[in-house]
Amino acid sequence: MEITQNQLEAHNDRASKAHQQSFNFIAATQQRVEEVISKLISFQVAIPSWALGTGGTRFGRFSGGGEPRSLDEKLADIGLLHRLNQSSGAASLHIPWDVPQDYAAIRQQAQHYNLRFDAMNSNTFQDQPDQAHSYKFGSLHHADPAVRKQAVEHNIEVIRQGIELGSDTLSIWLADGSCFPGQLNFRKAFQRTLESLQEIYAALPEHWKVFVEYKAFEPNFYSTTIGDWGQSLLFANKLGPKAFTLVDLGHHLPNANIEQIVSLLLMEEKLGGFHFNDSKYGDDDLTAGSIKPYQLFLIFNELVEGLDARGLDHATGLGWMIDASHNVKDPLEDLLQSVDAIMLAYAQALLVDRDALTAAQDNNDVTLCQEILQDAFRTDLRPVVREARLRAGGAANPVGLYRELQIRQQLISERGLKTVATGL
Ligand code: LRH
Ligand code: MN
Ligand code: MN
Repeated sequence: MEITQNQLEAHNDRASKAHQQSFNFIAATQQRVEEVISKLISFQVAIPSWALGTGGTRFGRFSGGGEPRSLDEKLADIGLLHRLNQSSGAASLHIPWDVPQDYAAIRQQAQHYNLRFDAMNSNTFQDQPDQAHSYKFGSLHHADPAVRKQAVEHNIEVIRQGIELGSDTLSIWLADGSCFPGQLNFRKAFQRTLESLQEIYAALPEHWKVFVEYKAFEPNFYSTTIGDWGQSLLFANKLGPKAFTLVDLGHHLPNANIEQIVSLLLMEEKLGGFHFNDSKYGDDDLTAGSIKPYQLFLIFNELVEGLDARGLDHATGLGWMIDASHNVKDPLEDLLQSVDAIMLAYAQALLVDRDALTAAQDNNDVTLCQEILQDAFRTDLRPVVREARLRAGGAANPVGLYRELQIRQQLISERGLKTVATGL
């Protein structure tokens, strides 16, 4: 199923009058609208292949139907998202949930949808049917060198597949940790992980990067071997210049100041990328911006400030990815909402009057600092995000058009009602 140009234009024509009115107002009242639009157009957020199917919890899973059953269908779904919003021009694969086989055909398909391959994710947190050793007690930190070797080789295989697809990043998240005090020698677990990571690092091609993702808890509930940004940063520093920390917004202890973490990692030139999502309690993997939109804005505020301070291009300076999964929403609608929330937070951060904020900070004018930030956050920039999307060739209202065209119903008739997408 593909959206035709006529369908897109008819939808945009219907939205045009209302859009022009709201856009003209904001364009007349804000000076930097054109600059914001051009930055928004270049900014792309990678879609994780595992978020395209309905997620589940350990209590159950309710299939939404029409879910992608193969990598081909996953790319087709990301193609649909990108067609609608023109901001989802990349796919992030998870191996072996995704099974790339005919690389030339996959690359061609991605090209057809105008997609690139972003970070490749390895998986040593589940046992696969054919594997010799179990990851029950960890992978890269395991006490048994044979288990570590198997996990290292898997990561090297993921790099190899990524090279075939034109990716340039390996993203590693480990479930390694312990469930009870005394189970693990922390120092030895760290050192074994470092040695394993060093072997993987040595297999990275020249222009490649490795992202080390941290997470405070789950599936282990007493300790996690890469549990926070400090531990990840230690690994990244010890590994070398191709290693970076990856921040997944759901992986912190409650109330962590993520924007401060982001600012310092960026300062240290060790912030590699993001997994955007939102959470109320833990690693909830909810739609970005659905619970704490102000936090998302504050994170983007630090990103814009830090990227500009280092002279980095916003679109290419870091790896931007979503990591979400949903059990009650249509996953494609959910992803459209996440991308939209990310674009809005980015636009708001671009609008912050940075010179005025710096002056207010230097004068310790706390009230004014807050006024400046909240003024940007409370400005309705939805018409600007919409204008950027329209100029890039997307839909005025991506979720609206998705529903008008009954895309889910069409996917169900193509793929069936009882589908199980590979993934969590
Ligand atoms: C772990 C995680 C990690 C995995 C993904 C499926 O919670 O965030 O990024 O690869 O979920
Ligand atoms: Mn993640
Ligand atoms: Mn997670």
